[in-house]
Amino acid sequence: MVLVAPPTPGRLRHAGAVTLSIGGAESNVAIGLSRLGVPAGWVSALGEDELGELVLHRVRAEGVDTRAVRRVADRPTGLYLREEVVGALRVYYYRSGSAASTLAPGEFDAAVLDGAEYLHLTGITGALSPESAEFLPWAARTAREAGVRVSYDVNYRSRLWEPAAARAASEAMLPNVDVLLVGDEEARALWGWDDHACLDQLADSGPAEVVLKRGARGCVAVVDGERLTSPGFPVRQVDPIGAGDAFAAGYLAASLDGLGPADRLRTANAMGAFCVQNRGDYEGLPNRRELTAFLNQTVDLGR
Ligand code: KDG
Repeated sequence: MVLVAPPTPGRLRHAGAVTLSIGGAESNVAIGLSRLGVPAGWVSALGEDELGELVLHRVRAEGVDTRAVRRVADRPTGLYLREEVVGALRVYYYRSGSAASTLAPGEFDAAVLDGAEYLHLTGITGALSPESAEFLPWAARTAREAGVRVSYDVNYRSRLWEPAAARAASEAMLPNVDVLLVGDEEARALWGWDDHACLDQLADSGPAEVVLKRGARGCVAVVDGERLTSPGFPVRQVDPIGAGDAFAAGYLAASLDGLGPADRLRTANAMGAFCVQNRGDYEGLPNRRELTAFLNQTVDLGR
């Protein structure tokens, strides 16, 4: 999607200027991976409009493979606006009937997954339209049949759908998910359990790796039956949006590096910490050198 935001806090109605950027959980993850040198592709649909060009240019500029992005002549590219009023962030979506809401089973050829280790999906897609709700389980099954592991981030967005619908859609995905990522707040909104009950229940539903993201507090996880806790990194938060996607990119990159569960979680927390220190959904994500320096707590004099 295109993201429209004023450069300073305040009500949108009084904004004298806005900036155009992009957002979108899946493209954020792809960009996060690409910045770390992990080859990543993005499957989506964009309008044949100027906003579609903007999204395509920015995602491509990050080195993400966009060959599987479909352009749709009669649908607009999705849009979202954000404002910060008395310290609280609010987003407004303009994505009903968007090009991305036409994602449906059969969207991509299994050949798109050739050489892939993971297909990363998020629950947001399921909220866009009935056909995009069907896309998610189809995509997960297609990946599994091709021997590709599936990671799934619940990513509940209360402005798009009701908790009961989001919960049912997520639960239907679980048998075909290898890595499940869920935020503590959304877990409580959907399942109402405490963190530990939530982890156990979700881990019993299929995924071998279940990670509960707890923001600045880090994360807890059950990985192949082992329970782990990983603390967050103390940083000054400027903008929380995109942190979960950064976390997902870190977790997947570390898995692909062959790191063990504790290091995967630590890397994921570090990526989240990078993200929240900058404005924008993905702009602050690090390259490999920056991430390594942060993980090693090496001081970079910057000049
Ligand atoms: O996780 C960050 C995303 O929420 C943001 O980039 C936009 O995909 C988005 C959404 O639907 O909120």
